[in-house]
Amino acid sequence: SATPVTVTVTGAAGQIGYALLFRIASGQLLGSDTPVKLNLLEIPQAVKAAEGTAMELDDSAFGLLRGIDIYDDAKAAFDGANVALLVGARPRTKGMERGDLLEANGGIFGPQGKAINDGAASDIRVLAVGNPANTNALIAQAAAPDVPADRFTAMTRLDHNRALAQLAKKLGVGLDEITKLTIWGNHSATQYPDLFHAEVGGKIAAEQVEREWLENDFIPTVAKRGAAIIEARGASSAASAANAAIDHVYDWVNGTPAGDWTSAAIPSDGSYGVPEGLISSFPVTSENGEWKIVQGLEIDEFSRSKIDASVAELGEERDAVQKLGLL
Ligand code: NAX
Repeated sequence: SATPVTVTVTGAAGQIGYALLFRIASGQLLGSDTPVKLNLLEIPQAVKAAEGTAMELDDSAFGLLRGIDIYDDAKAAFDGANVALLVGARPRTKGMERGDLLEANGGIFGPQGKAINDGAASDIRVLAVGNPANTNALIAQAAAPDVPADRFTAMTRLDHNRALAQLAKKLGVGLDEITKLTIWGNHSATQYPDLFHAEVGGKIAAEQVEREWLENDFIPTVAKRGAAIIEARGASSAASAANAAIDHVYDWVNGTPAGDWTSAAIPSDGSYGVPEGLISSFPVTSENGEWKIVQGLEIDEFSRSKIDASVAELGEERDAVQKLGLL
């Protein structure tokens, strides 16, 4: 019936890709009424593995899946794309400096941004998952001057979900009792999970936990959860990362519930002292297919210093990629 929505997934043969594609095809990304067409982008060496995943997608007989194409060329992969999930990235390897890492990712996200600029559908929505996610989103955005800047976002929803889970466990409450939690800043160890505006059963979360737990347990546990997963599982977060990507895009397209907000890294308009243009995580609502930063929250001294530290790191990453000529 409806025309399918084209979803391009990069790094499709990786572990997040494997956890993500089946959920997209089953209708969880966009809703159970929306047929999807999948474009998978991989590097040439991984195309065969992506073909294997496509075989399994076929074998799942998803009613909403209207086709799968596999590419090793960004131009072709983003042609007509409505949603782009930028998952494939260059990981930091031993001895690699930050500059090397940013440069290697510039070589991936720059050309992908250009391909999005030149060929994606006019309603294109981009989510960068591959790390460093915020700055990779910025690089892709800079290469796509014809696409509205606010279509480029980065994922902090996994951090948000991790924070929800930690808080629910601490207070012995259901997740549905927690609202208005925020991750601020960079998707990195400097991120700031904020309980001073979060509510549990309608009361401020920070007032229901010990300050000691909030500062020395909750914040570091959320910020270092990725490393803890690697330590336990022997591999980095995959299914939970895929789940967060699904949550981010679903809410972007379908809206957030009234009386609540979520976290997403979106281009700053200068709100809360975050320099304009940085792709930083904020408390956000989604309405009519657009993210909006929740306004008017009072930020105390403790939160201010945490937000500033993470935003400063984002500024350093931006300066570094600017120096490399990637912006
Ligand atoms: P994998 O190494 O399993 O998969 C990455 C895939 O990307 C590989 O198949 C590789 O061939 C492909 N790839 C590399 N360069 C590419 C290019 N130029 N075009 C298309 N594909 C390309 O990693 P995985 O565990 O799936 O993680 C993917 C990315 O997500 C990593 O950068 C990782 O750091 C990041 N993460 C981000 C998270 C977040 O919350 N924002 C959390 C989870 C995850 O750590």
